Amino acid sequence: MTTRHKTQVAIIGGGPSGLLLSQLLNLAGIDTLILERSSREHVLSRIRAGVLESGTVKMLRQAGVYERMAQHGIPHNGCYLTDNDLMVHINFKELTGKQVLVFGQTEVTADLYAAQDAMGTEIVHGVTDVLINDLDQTRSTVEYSVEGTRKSIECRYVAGCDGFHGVSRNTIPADVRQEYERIYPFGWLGVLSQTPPANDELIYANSERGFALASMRNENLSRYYIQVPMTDKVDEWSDERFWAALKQRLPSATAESMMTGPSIEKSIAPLRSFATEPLRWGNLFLVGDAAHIVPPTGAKGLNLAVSDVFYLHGALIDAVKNNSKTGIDAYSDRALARIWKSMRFSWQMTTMLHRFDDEDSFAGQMRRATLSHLEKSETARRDLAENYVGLPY
Ligand code: RFL
Ligand code: PHB
Repeated sequence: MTTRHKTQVAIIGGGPSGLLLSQLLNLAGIDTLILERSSREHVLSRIRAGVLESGTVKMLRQAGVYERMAQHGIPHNGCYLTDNDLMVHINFKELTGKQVLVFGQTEVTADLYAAQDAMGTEIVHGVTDVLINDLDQTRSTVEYSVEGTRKSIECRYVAGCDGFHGVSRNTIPADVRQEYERIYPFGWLGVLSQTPPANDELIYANSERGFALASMRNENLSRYYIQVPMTDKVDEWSDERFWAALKQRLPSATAESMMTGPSIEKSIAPLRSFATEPLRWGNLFLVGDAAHIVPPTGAKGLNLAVSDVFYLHGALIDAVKNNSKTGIDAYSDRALARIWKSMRFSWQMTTMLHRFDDEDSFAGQMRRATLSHLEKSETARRDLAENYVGLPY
């Protein structure tokens, strides 16, 4: 493969944020190149998010990746929060007028790859040792190795879309960065199984044994999670043990009626809240998980990545095409204002629904009182619904 030596915007990371940003810039006539550490097969094998806010759906439609999402995505009007047999229904549609769409991140990413292929965008897979230089100059460079050869690309701007473990964030000098972090003392054990979903809407379950989530991908593919200690290993969790633990945490009627089957994927993910400020340093912009991580309890990670792309793509188009710096100057503050609200919501949902090992008896009462308040107060339900369906951009 011959790689060009110049592009307008170099994008580090070919996950959903890098691909979507690239696609929107290409549609506006801006040239991009994507550098991705893993193979495409690996990126597409990661089972992650499942819930898209309406703003995310709108952005994907704008990017031209709408067909399969419209055909296979499942609109959800609400979800349940439960505590043993108490089931509180949050009716998004009635409370906010909005819905969410259940459609897997894997599918979104596959569609974005197809759209980028159709655009003819160069995506270099298997890159290592990425170095971003000259961020304070009119033209910056990104150096990388691929198949044993060192290469360099000159660009106007760099988008750091390389996730939490990428190189972009650490390119910003430590004394410029302010980082905020909370690590939760548990993880989520996730299972994908070829069985019909346990319920027609998602169930977020609080119980004295810990949190559980019943989610789905389609009418014959379910996604379940249970809270586990971070010290647990996946191979300590047989399918039988997983199903038994899940059923103990879900409302009894759901547990009795649900179908179980062999798992087709099983993994443990840590839970953390993390944010770095600012999101811009010279010509470099941080986007998505490279800039912030939320615990998955509020389904916000992918949706936040998309709202970052919303703010950045317009700003970069203005900078590249009209030589106007107003948008890129405002990017960090505008994106962070929304990020912090989603950070708060994800933290609150996590605290409300999980059991902490070292907690006192007071904590359990607070969780139950929160759910009971949600049951009785439409105002409380509306607040939750407004955050869950996604705050406006
Ligand atoms: P990604 O998806 O991590 O992609 C970053 C890409 O960058 C590559 N990379 C590099 N490339 C080049 N050079 C380097 N040095 C590189 N280092 C890394 C990586 O290989 C990768 O391909 O970040 P992005 O694009 O910002 O997207 C973020 C989302 O993936 C993430 O926020 C969500 O998956 C979070 N999330 C959820 N979000 C939701 O909105 N709704 C959900 O329901 C939801 N559920 C979840 C989730 C995340 C989970 N896990 C496993 C963390 C459920 C789980 C279990
Ligand atoms: C999922 O289906 O993977 C999922 C759904 C909702 C969440 C987190 C994950 O809050």
